Order: sequence, then C-alpha cells, then structure tokens
Amino acid sequence: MRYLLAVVVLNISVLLVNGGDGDCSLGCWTDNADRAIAGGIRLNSNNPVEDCRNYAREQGFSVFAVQYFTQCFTAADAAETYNKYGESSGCVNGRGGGWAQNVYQVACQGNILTSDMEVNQPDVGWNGVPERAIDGNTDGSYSQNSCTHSGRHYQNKWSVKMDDAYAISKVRIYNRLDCCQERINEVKVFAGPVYCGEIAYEANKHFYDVDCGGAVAKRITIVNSYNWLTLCEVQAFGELSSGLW
Ligand SMILES: [Ca+2]
Repeated sequence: MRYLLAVVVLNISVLLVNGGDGDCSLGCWTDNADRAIAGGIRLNSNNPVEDCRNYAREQGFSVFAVQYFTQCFTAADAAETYNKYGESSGCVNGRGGGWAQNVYQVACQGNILTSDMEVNQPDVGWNGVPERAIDGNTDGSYSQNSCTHSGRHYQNKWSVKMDDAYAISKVRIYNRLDCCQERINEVKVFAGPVYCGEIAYEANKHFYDVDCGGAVAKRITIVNSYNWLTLCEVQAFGELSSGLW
C-alpha cells in the first residue's frame, strides 16, 4: 500500500511538470462522449486557459479543463470527476487535444515571486547578485547574467521576502546548465522556519520542485552547505494566507 501511494504521488508530480503551464496543472486526462467533466463545452476561445479559468472562477468552481485546443469544460464537481477515464498523452501545449484535456486548478496563482521583492545573499561572487534569481529569466547559462553565484562557504544562503504571507505549496529552483550542475545537490529549501526538503541532483535537469506542504511563510530561504550556491531562477507557488503571520 505504501509503495502504491508512492507511485501515485510520483505520477502526479510528473504530470504537474508536463501538464501545460506546469504551475496550475493537474495533468492531461482522457475524455469521451460521456464527459469526464459534466456540462459540456462552456466556451470556445483562442486564449482558452485564461478565459476558462475566469469563467470557472465566476461560477465558483475549483477545477476546469481545456480540450481540443479551444474548448473549456468546468463543473461544480469537476475536481472529483476529471480523472475518471485515466491519464492521456494526447495534450499539446497545455490546450488538450482530441479526447484529451489539460486540467487546471482555478485558484492557482502561478509564481508568487516577483522581481521587485527584497532578496538577500550574504556572499556574492562572479557578479552573481541575488536579484538574478527572481529576474523572470530561467536561462541556465551563466553568461546570460541571470544566475546568482556565491563563494564557497558553510551554510551559503539566499532568501526572498514576500510582501504577504503565503501557504507555500512548492518552490521551484532552476539550475545552472553550462557548468557545475552538481553543486545544486543537497540544496535545502525553507518556507519561513519550516524545512521543506532538499534537492537530489540529476544530470541535465533544468528545474527541481521542492514540496513545502502549504507551510505559511513570508520568507523563502535556500541553503547550500559548503558549496557554491547558484540559482538561475527561484519560483514559489501557493495561496495567499489570511492567517495572522
Ligand atoms: Ca534568473
């Protein structure tokens, strides 16, 4: 049972990476004439993900899907039914396909971090200033001036302070790709004081997602113990928290 659960969790995380916009997606799922999401096509649009999200939000629904490139599906119980016919590999560019639908969460806000936030990095080397990790550019080539760089110290840190408290679902870190990729191994992520997890290095992997489980925080801190710390981009996902933090 524990093994089965692990497989399911693994599959979901893979789908989150591959399903459309990566941040708000629940993956690509099969549909048929007896619709997985009841209610039929709600609208057709050339900008279907945004328009369908807005429509679903107006209705008070939590989940919607885009199918066949322009079609919007949503329903009050979409979150319970969207996966009833199993996974599909037929989705293209986040807009689904024939009998294949990209499913999204309505409330997902995308990347919380913005380039005007306050960042901190005690040690800077090779002009790798901390602002580079939130400049909106995920390029993994150091020559593009969009990756941070520290010297080699114990407990190398980078942090960002958000304007409000968020329940952090996950933090995404884009690694450098032109050199020295392995330095990202065992980099640890914290949401406020809560330890979220650490990165296990894989060759040529551009980004890593670390699950923070909804920890409420105003600050995200990334720590590399005795190695150079380079972050080509940091993104965070979650919901604005109404808690008193
Ligand atoms: Ca960057």
